[in-house]
Amino acid sequence: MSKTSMAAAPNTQTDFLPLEGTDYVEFYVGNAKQAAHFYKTAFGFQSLAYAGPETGVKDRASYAIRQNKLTFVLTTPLRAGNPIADHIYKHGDGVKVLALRVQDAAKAWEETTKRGGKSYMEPTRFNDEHGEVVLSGIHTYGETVHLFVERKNYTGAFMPGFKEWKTVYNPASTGLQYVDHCVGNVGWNQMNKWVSFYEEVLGFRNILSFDDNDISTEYSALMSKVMSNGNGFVKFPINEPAEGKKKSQVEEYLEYYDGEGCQHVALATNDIVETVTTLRDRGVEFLKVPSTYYDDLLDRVGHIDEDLEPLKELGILVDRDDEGYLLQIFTRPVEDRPTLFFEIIQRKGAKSFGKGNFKALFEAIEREQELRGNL
Ligand code: TYF
Ligand code: FE
Repeated sequence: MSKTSMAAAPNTQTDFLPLEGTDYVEFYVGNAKQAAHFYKTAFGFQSLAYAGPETGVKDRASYAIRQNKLTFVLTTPLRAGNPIADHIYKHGDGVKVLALRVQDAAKAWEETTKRGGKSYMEPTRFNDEHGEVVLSGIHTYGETVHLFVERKNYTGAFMPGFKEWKTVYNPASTGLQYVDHCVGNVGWNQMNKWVSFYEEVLGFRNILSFDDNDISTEYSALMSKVMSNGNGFVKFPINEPAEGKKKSQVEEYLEYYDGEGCQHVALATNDIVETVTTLRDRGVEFLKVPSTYYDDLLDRVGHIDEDLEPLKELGILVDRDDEGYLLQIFTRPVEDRPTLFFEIIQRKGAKSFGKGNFKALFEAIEREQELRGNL
C-alpha cells in the first residue's frame, strides 16, 4: 500500500511573504464577453467591473466578476500580435494570473526576486479617484504568473483602470465561497524544481506528497506535492506526469495546453449538495463515478452528516483524514481542449486533498481520455 507523508514541523521563522489569500484569478480567453456570461450564468458570479477601450485600455477587454470571496477576471485581446493573443493562440483559454493579496506589494516583490523569482512586474502604483492599488509580480510555471496585490485604502469596484460594471442580469449565487487551492501541471521530472521554487522564493512548505505508488499503478499516472504558505490560506499542489500503463492525464494536459499551466482551481462551498445541484441544473458538466463507489463508502469514511442518496445522485466523492472529512467533485474541462477544470470542495475538518478518491477519480478521467482517443 502507498503512504502519504504529512509534514509535521511548524514554520518557526518569520514569514517573509505574508499572504492574506487569493485576491483574484485572471483567465486569458478567446471571448471575454461570452466567458463572463458563462461564469455568471453557470457558476453564479455577479458583474463587478469592466476595463476596455471605453475606460482607456486599448489592447484588451477585461470583465471582473465576483461571488462571495471569489473574484475572476476574464480578459481577451482586441487584436492579434500581442502577448495576450499569443497566449490564447498557444494555450487556448486558461489561467494567466494567480493574484495573491498582500499588505506590501513592493516588499513581496523584493523578497521573492532577491530569492531568485523572475520579475513579471516591478512594483507599480495604480491610482484613480477611489484610491491606490500597488501591483507587482513574478513568473511561475509555464507562462503563469503570480501578482501581489496591495489594496489598502482602495474603495473602487475592483482596480484602477476598471469601472464599475452594473448589469440587470445577475443570476443568483451557487454558494461558491473562495479559492481552496490551485493546481499546476508541470513537465516530466519538473515537480521538485517547482517545489523548491515555492519553498525558496515564496517561503511555502510541502505539506503533502503523493508518489507514483499512490496513484500510478493502474491509473492515469502522476506525482503530486502540495505546497502551502505559512497560514495555509494559499495552497498550490504541483503535479508532474509519471510513467504508467496508460498515458498520464498530466501528459495529455501538457500536450493540449502546449506547456505547463494551471490544471484545476478548487472552489469551496459550505453546502456541496446545494451548490452542485444548482451548477448541474445550470449546465455545468461533472465527471461521473460508477454507482459502486457508494456501495462501501460509509465503511471507508464512517459517519457523515449528509444523506448518501443525493451524494450518489450527483456523483460527489467523500474522503476522510485524521482531522475530519471532505466532499469533492470535479467538472469536465471547461474548454474544448482537455485542459483547465474546476473542483468543488466542502471541507468538514479535513485538510487533505482526497487521496482515497484518486482511484475512482482517475478512472473517471481515463474514461474521458479514452473517448478523446488520448489514452
Ligand atoms: O488537488 C488535488 O490534489 C486533488 C486531487 O489530476 C487531484 O484535487 C489530483 C490530480 C488531478 C485531479 C485531482
Ligand atoms: Fe484539487
